[in-house]
Amino acid sequence: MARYTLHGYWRSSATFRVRAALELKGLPYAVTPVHLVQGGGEQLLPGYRALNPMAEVPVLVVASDAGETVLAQSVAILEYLEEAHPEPALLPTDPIARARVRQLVEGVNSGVHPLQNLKVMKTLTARFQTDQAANEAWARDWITRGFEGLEVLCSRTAGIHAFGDAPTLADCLLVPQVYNARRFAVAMERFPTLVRIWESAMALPAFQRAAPEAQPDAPRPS
Ligand SMILES: N[C@@H](CCC(=O)N[C@@H](CS)C(=O)NCC(=O)O)C(=O)O
Repeated sequence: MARYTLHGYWRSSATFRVRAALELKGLPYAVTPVHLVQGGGEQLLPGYRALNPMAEVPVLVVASDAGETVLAQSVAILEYLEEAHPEPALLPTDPIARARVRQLVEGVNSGVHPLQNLKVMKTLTARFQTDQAANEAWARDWITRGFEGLEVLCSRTAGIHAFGDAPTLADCLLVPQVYNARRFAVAMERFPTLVRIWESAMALPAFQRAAPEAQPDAPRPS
């Protein structure tokens, strides 16, 4: 079986997505922390860029007797894990149902997350001299706008989890995005379905193990 090493950062929501899928599938993995802030960000160092020229986490290194393969882009990694380890399934079998799960995945992956990424905030500050409060308001606005649509979509698909009663890739994307929303003080009472999806997921040991605060590189409470 392949051996996995996940390069990521404890508070990175894109890394949280991959941890959630690895944990839900019961796959062992080693962790190599990449500090996104310290010293300007380890993701920007030449050594890390050699691993991922996009200078982002996560990266999953897949090692087997045939050698090592480096995978980046969390959704591509999730799709790989689903194909390589089909059980427990994180996509339904029906083609329309699969597309609807992927619709939620992309709603977060391309519709919300890129607008509130660290590099966007750093660029706002560098170009327009915004302060931390302004950057957080920016993140809050874009997450709120995305959640207005995702709340409606999820209210049509959710059971216990985002799509029906079993966790899917949609939960692997939505739950980390709700984590970010809480971090940026989004008014979550406007999004009761998303809150319920978060609570259902965080009741599962897999999501608890994948949570940012449970990671070896998370700051320890003093
Ligand atoms: N589309 C990418 C996004 C990855 C991404 O943006 N990761 C963030 C952390 S959540 C990052 O590494 N940011 C580094 C930066 O902004 O400099 C994926 O899904 O893997």
